[in-house]
Amino acid sequence: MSHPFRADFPLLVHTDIAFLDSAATSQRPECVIQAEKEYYERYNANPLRGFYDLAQEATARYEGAREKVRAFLNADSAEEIIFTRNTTESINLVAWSWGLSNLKKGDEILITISEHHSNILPWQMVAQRTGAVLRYIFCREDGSYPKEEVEAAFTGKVKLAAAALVSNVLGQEGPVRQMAKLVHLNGGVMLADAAQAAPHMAVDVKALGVDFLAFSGHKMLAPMGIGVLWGRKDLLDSMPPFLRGGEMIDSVRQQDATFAELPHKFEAGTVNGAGAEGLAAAIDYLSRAGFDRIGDIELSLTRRALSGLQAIPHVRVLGGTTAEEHHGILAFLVDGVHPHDVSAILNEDGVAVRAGHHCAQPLHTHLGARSSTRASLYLYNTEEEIDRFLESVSSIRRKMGLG
Ligand code: 7TS
Repeated sequence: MSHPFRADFPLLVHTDIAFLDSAATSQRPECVIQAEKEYYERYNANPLRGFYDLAQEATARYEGAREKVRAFLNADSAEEIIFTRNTTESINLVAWSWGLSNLKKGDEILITISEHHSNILPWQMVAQRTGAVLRYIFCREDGSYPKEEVEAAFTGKVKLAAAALVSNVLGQEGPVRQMAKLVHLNGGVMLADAAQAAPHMAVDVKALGVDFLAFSGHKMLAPMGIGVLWGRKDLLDSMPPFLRGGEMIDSVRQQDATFAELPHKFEAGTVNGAGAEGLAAAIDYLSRAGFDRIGDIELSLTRRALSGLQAIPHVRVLGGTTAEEHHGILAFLVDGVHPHDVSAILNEDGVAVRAGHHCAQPLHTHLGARSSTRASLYLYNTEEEIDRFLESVSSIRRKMGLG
């Protein structure tokens, strides 16, 4: 049977690499590459600045992309959609702006041990500068967060809670909805890191009950350099700007300034118009593909890969034992072989995976592993690629002289 999506991805058509590193960055379909190119060929001017027709067109397209993101997230208003470079910048915006102006000594920041460094380091900074305490909820060996343990970790002092919807190492879902409810009891706020969720499932900010949500375009078929922060309007309105400069002002005097309304208050400097155009095209592509269909393909490939890995002696998959718990992400260890050697051997066999701590060092330490090798799937992968991956993994110990 022909693959429903693969032919849309030029890089995959032109190489025979088995690309199993989509959690790091996805490949792009032709329509996204074209959208970015077309922006420069037909609409390019500095958005939000000129009054001539071309600049108006660039502005309209940029704001059209914002509206598309609003609908994608089921947000109330396009003013709540802030374009950033990526998830990292979105979380930093909340930390520097909301965190530094709302947290103080005696408050607590609560995150999970599964977080990517992008959702740890900004909170370390806030804790260091405000005197708030950064605390963690620890997962079980399988990566899960039992409800009672999440509840037990909440004290009345938690004012900011943050967690990934999907872990970039274990693929497990984080306890985002529950944390949001608990932090709201304290009058605090909840940030969801949707970097590994937005590419694979419908993300509805209202259903999640969170206050801020961050994701990156480049993991969901869009260009690099465009990301999103969604925030509740009342919170964003109350927050000071993060970066200051052009296009985020109302008026400027020699010694002070007043700032533009949302969302422009948080978009200082020339924006990424072409990136926004590409992100809009990626959202259209994902909508046409449908998250149900994407989920079915990913689950079936994950089942094949997980059961294959579980059958190879001396291989240990980190996290849950069922494919449903992994969301297409499989981090594993091969006894006696360093993950860098694992990935080098896979590379020789034409398989691209990531080796290291995947920017989640505290999680690896918690699980008793220094690092791991990670295969991560997306809608364009094939059974043949999974089989090539499994065959290569099963040859590793022999190739390393370990029998
Ligand atoms: N949060 C999560 C859960 C992530 O997986 C990543 C990137 C980020 C935040 C940061 O995203 P960025 O676009 O700002 O870099 N994760 C990975 C990864 O797993 N391998 O490379 C990047």
